[in-house]
Amino acid sequence: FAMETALRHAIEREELHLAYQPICDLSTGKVVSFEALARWRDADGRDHFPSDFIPVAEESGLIVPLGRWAIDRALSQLTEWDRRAGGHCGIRMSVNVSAIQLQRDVIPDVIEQALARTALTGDRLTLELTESAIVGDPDRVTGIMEALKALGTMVAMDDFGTGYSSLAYLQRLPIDVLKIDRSFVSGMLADRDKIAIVRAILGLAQALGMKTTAEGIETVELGQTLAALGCTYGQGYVYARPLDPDAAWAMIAAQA
Ligand code: G
Ligand code: G
Ligand code: NA
Ligand code: MN
Repeated sequence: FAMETALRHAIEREELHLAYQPICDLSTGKVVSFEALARWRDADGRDHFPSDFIPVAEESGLIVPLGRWAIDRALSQLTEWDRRAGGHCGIRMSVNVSAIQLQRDVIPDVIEQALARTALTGDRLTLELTESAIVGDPDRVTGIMEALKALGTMVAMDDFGTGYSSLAYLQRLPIDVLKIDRSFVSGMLADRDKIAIVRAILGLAQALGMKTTAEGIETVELGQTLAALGCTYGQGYVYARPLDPDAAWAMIAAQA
């Protein structure tokens, strides 16, 4: 329970912060969104990564306050960038929502309230859900996604290809973007099987009218290949690592 107690305090004392990684339009190279990624520097100055503390947050139920905090913080940051830009800063914000958070919280209400607090419109926000979020209770998730759609908020299916969702869900749910998991993308130039999988996902998304984001792009050549294959967006270290707010703002300002 040591980590759970520490994490509870971290949320109360605001020891958490967000890092922002750009998502670029592969045809123009412009940043279209930032993905907000939770970080935790504890009282001893040690950094913890979400792969360690998100599972603890999920098991303990702390994912609900943590997730609400992430949505609020990310949207506040976006309003700060709008303020600096003297209006619409031209980008959106992507926030991760875990399956358990989606089950336990009333996400459309949480989003609506967060938007009201920041006076942002729902189309500035994308929620990244994993396949595990939809396999549990597809009827409930359909309702949630339709409520989000009514707010103008986009839904991206994160880590696509690694989970257990069926093609029937993809057809039925109002998903806007498929995020192709890094495990298929990185190294695909030297692996015919990976290229075949990526091509199949791109074809599927296109047929269903969805956009695509390739994760884990680490070389210029890989980004160019994915653009040529028709992938919409790209994310990865070749564009930028997760950044602090000032470094992210510098990218926004540079393309204005
Ligand atoms: O930033 P990093 O690569 O360590 O992120 C690891 C994983 O943690 C990613 O899959 C990301 O989706 C997830 N993650 C990061 N921040 C959050 C968050 O605020 N909420 C949830 N539910 N998951 C997050
Ligand atoms: O599961 P999710 O896709 O949300 O995970 C995002 C995580 O992937 C972040 O922790 C981020 O640090 C990591 N990441 C982002 N871009 C790259 C990349 O180009 N290469 C690698 N190895 N990791 C990346
Ligand atoms: Na994500
Ligand atoms: Mn992902």
